[in-house]
Amino acid sequence: MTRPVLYIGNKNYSSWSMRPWLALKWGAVAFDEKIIPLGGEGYGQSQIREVREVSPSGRVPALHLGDLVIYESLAICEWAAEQAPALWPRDALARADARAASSEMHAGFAAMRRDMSCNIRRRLAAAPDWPADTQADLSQLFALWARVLERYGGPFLFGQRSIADAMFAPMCTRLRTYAVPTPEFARTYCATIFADAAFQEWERAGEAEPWTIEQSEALYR
Ligand SMILES: N[C@@H](CCC(=O)N[C@@H](CS)C(=O)NCC(=O)O)C(=O)O
Repeated sequence: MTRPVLYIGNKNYSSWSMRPWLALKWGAVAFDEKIIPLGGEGYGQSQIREVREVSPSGRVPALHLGDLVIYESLAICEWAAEQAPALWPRDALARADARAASSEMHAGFAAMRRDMSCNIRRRLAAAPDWPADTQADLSQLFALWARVLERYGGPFLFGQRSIADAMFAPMCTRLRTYAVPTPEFARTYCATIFADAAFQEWERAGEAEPWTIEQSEALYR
């Protein structure tokens, strides 16, 4: 097999890119990465020319495996887990539960994603006033984390580090960026993510990036 190539967006902003990148790193799957700076013409409409050239959805991440392109972050994570099965919990029921949580992240939390655009290096002094649907997403997030941390004993969501943590890692950075009042158990969980070596590698690269996306910076300016 030719070496996989993962096309990603700016590390500071592209939460969907972070997820499979972490899964591949955690699974010790060798790959090359290519960053396509997002923003500018076509952004937000899946019409950035450089992205369309490498991804049929016009969005990143996209993993090139020879002549096949796997797009959609969760599908790339699933491929990573086929190379490194420990990326999902060993127990079948826990694995199903972790898949449910990962799918919920992939399909849900739309209000949080709308109002708390990923911006890893940014820190707001105080949390803005969010509408009810964003508050509801936050309550849902904390309820989900509380349930699985209690059931599987932590320190990761399903005990050992798994794809579910890769899926939720950008939610930890959002809580930090937007100064969200966060219960102790969730702060402890996020500290576990922030201490992870692969996460730190991504974060450092994001902090050093020269590009900005105006749309994201304009939020709560
Ligand atoms: N459902 C997709 C979402 C991917 C996505 O929205 N990626 C953003 C960057 S984080 C993108 O490529 N945006 C380009 C655009 O909006 O034109 C996934 O899970 O991979």
